[in-house]
Amino acid sequence: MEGLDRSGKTTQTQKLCEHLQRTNTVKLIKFPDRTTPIGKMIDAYLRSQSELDDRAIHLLFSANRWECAGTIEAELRAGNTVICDRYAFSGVAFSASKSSLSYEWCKAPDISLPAPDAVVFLDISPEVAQQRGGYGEERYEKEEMQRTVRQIFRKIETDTAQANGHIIWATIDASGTLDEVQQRIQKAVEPLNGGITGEIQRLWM
Ligand code: Z5A
Ligand code: MG
Repeated sequence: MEGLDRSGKTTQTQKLCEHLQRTNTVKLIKFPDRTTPIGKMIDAYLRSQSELDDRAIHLLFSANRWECAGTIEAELRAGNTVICDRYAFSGVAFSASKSSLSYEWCKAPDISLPAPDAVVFLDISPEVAQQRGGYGEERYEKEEMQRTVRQIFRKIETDTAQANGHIIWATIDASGTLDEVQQRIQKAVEPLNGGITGEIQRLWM
């Protein structure tokens, strides 16, 4: 589950998890995972309690995914469903919106992570996002940055379709009611209901 700030990712990830749990064993993972030692460094940075070089924080976000990659693979091999609240696409979109980092450089550390079968991208205008609770408390929650991030997500969508043809990318209008958005998401992931077989695909390989 990807998307802009306050687009409802955490809310909708929880709802999708409950929906799929009726028929699947589901593992829900949130990135950044702020509970690990790396996650605690990320958390301090996001709350502006510490300063880090742009490259250093980018690599920490990526390392935070790599420390979970083994768990993700084990879950998939056990036949379970894994839902991630943000993943490598957020990593690229937010870091590459900084003028100091190039798009290609930002992708590199996440290359060969387990690839998702579907990306649900919750799209929302920065104006609507701002009206939702809690906006503006953390480092990246600024309108100008969110606009750039939205543009980069569009580029990632195109590039991902070319590089990983198997990934379903569903852009969902996240400005409706909770129930409307939930219905759209369930419809988008329906093609995966029969399950996935074969090797675990690798991201951007
Ligand atoms: N980041 C990065 O730079 N690099 C990386 O690799 C990764 C992340 C993984 C923190 O992420 C920051 O890290 C983030 C990207 C960066 N920075 N920004 N901006 P986070 O995931 O921990 O952030 P968060 O605190 O969970 O916020 P969020 O994810 O942006 O919010 P959300 O999960 O999308 O929304 P929500 O919590 O479900 O909902 C927000 C509010 O809106 C809440 O009050 C809901 O009740 C309300 N809401 C939700 N849906 C609706 C609808 N449909 N209508 C009305 N109100 C709604
Ligand atoms: Mg969230």
